[in-house]
Order: sequence, then C-alpha cells, then structure tokens
Amino acid sequence: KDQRMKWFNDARFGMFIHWGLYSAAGGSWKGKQYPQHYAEWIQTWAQAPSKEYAEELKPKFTASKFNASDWANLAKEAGMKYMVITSRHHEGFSIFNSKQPYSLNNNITGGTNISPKGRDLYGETVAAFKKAGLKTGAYYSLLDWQHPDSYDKFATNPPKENPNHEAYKDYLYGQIKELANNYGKMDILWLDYSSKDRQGETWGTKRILTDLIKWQPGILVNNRFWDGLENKNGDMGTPEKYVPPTGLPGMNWEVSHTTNESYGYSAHDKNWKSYDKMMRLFIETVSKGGNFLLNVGPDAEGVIPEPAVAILKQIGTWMKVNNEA
Ligand code: FUL
Repeated sequence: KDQRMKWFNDARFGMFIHWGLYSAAGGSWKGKQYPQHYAEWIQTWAQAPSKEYAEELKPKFTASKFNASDWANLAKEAGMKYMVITSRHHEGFSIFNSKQPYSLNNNITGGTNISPKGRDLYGETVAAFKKAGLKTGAYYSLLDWQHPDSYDKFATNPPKENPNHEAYKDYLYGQIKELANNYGKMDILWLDYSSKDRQGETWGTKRILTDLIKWQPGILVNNRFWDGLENKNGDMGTPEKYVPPTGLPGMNWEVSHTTNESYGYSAHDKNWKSYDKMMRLFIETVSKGGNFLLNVGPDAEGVIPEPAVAILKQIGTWMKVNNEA
C-alpha cells in the first residue's frame, strides 16, 4: 500500500479543475445571481429542470479558447505534480465522451456529453497533463441530477415513481469502466459523494473497486464512497476547504481548496485569496502531512480566471526559490 501511495505522498501539491455546464452559468440563472460559493451547484440552487438547463447552457459551453497544454504548463509552473478534473459533476453532464445510454427520459438534445463536436475535453486535458509529466485523475460524481434512476434528493427532475437503482448502479459502473479503459493510465479516481444514508454498497462499490484495480493496478481512490470527509475508507481522506487542526494521524489525506470561494466558475465570485492567505493554507496543510489540491474554475470558453493564474505563478516562484518545484 505504501508503495502505491508513494508518488502521492511525495507530490504534496495538485491542481483540481471543476469544468462543466455550470461553468457556462457562471453562478447566475435567468439573471439572478446565486451565492458565490459552490457555483457548480447552480442547477439545484435555481431548481432548473435538466432539459432546460442543458438547452440553455450547452450552446454556451464552447471551450473556444481552451488549450490543454496551457493549463498543464501553468500547473507545472506552479510546482504541482498531479491533476484531478471533473469528468462528470453532480449535474450529470460529462466532459468525456461516454457511450452509455444517457438521458433516458429527458430527451436532452445531443444527450449528456458536452464536449464540442469531434472533441473530448477530458481526454485532451488528461493527455496534456501527462505530456507535461504530471499524474492525472478523474473526479466522478456519485450524485446525478439528470439521471431518472439516480437517488438524488436534490434532483431537479421529478423523480421517477419507481426509480431503478440497479440501472443507476450499472450506469456508474459503466462510466467508470470507460474512464478507466479509454484514456491510458489513470492515477486517481476521485468520487463525490456519499451521505449518511448512502454508504459504499449503495453505489455498487465492491463491484466497481474489484474491477477498477484490474483495469488500473496502482490507482488511488478517495474515501467518498462512504460518508465523512475524514473517514478511513479509501486511500485518502478528503477534508474540503479546511485544514484539520491536528492533521489526520494514521491516514493519507488531501485538502481541496479554492482560489476564490467557488469550485465551479462564478463571474461574481471576487473573493480571491491573497498570496499570504494561500501560502499559509498550503504550508499548514503540508506541514501537517496532507496534500494540497488547489482548485481552478475555468469559464465556458476554457479560460482560467486571471487572478487564479496570477496566484499559481506566485506560488511557483515560491516553490522555485525554496527548491520545491
Ligand atoms: C463537494 C461537491 O458537492 C462540490 O461541488 C465540490 O465538487 C467539492 C470538491 O466536493 O462535495
């Protein structure tokens, strides 16, 4: 186990990327601004039905300025050693080209894959980061707000009267199978998330994990098949936006933090962390034994907001001066 964790423990610093249809909403729906944190939850905040949500946002999610190697070079310049990107967030739309039967009763035009025609945004990103020498992983949501058979209490579609949860489990399994088999080596599967009443087996966890290690020996899986950000299941604990005061003795862990407030892009989230604050969080995390997975939220064109780029470059300078890069 330790050998498998070695690169992760040495890495200390990674890039988290939240990118999906919510990026095109930018924290607003129908002219109304929603709170600046968790803009990737806009569909639920606004209670927007999936079909309407997709019809409004798909044409705006153009990725027209997206250049995966620019992102990879930025991460590298910052001194980051790995990257985790949202292959599919809670909204249920994928930036990888899934072949699963999707959108079963929503009739969403073009289905739930959202890469522009002829492209695969997840594949492009992963390939560029690998080329830059970084490890790569997929964030994959257990929640799904568009799937008619999902469990979601936040679902924005009227739930089916008799949702077929077995079908949903197959869907999770099938999509994870695609991610693990169609994009070369995969270093991390970053699941998100279980609640008290939905633990491991609710998601068909055993079947997924048993096959996953066959497809990707050596892969690391976070602890969110189970409830609790600090639980000991999985390869690493995942405290979110906070550093546990005494670290998490006896386990590997990784804090995910944001450059402003939100993970997903929000046009009105101007609460950018100062360099001073960021370095304190980073050093506090690492000195207590954790990894720092710092999030950026690119916009619908694929541009990482300028203040986020600026602070990553500043961190990179610090890393170089201190010989950490
Ligand atoms: C949470 C999610 O609900 C957020 O949207 C975000 O992805 C964060 C990293 O994990 O549980």
